[in-house]
Amino acid sequence: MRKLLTLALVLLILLSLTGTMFAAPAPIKLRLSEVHIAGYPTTLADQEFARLVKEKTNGRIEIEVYYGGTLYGSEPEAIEAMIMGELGFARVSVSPVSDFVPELNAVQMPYLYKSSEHMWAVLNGRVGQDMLNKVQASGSGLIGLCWYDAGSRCFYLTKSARTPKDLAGLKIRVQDSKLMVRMIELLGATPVTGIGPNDIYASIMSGVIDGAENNWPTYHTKGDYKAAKYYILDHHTRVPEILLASELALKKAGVTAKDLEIIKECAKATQEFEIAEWKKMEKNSEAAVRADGTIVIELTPAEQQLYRDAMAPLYEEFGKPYQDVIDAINSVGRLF
Ligand code: BDP
Repeated sequence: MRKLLTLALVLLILLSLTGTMFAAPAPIKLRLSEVHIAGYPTTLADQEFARLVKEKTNGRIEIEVYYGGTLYGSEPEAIEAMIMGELGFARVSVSPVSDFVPELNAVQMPYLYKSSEHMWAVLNGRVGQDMLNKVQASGSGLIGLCWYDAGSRCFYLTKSARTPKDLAGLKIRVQDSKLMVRMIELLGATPVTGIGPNDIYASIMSGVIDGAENNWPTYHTKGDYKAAKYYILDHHTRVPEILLASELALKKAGVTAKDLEIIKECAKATQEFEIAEWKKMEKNSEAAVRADGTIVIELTPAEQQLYRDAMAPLYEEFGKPYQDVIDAINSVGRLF
């Protein structure tokens, strides 16, 4: 009897030992920060990215998407957290990244692209791939995974305006980017930074700013259209979105070079998905804010030209070191 019991015990111990030896290791868990709400094109793309990564790594890598700015309401803070290795991924606008990787200024200059098609021919071509490689080679600790669409940005204000003259002295919130700050100065307005996209509405309501600039979906989903009713169709920039990874956070979590290749492929595979979602949302948001009584100000070509002229020095001040890239973008533009 005793012998039997000892045998059973030994068997049990052996079984539990082999169990732990062969059990699948716990998955690598990494977080992704997103400022937009559920259902926004980039949020949907982040979630699709996470789903694909889990599938393609057979569940070894799990990415948890925190949307709505719940993890980082400020994109510069999310970028810094990635540099420190505290955050795995973030989907951000190119603008705040450009102060860490100045080469990115070349793809966010005002009036650079003729259309969304032109921008995508650039981003999906050699320039786009070179830029992603440059992010990784910049020594910033950031890895550029893919691009997403964010349409074009226009000014929105609490008062009516048509030309740069009308903007004189107004306090306008811009993203945390030296180029964007200078763009506002060149218009004769006062740039205000340090305000995350979720705090613009309150800043307009309290009079800290007179307006901001963004695309239809952000203007709509953040509720800013309720605070600043004038939307001026000057379309000054097309700033791409970028999905970033942190070199350090991935390394600390045990992501291998081979895994990183899978992660990059998964990210790329979500671009078309985001673009399709973007097209739908851009239309829906425009319709929704127009229906709500937003005053949409259409500009004549001559009025648009005044914005182009005012912003032209940015090419001299910020574009010069990347003239080859800007030339390449312009030559792609000849096809459009
Ligand atoms: C939106 C971008 C978002 C930026 C926001 C902003 O999608 O990433 O944070 O603009 O202006 O269009 O801060």
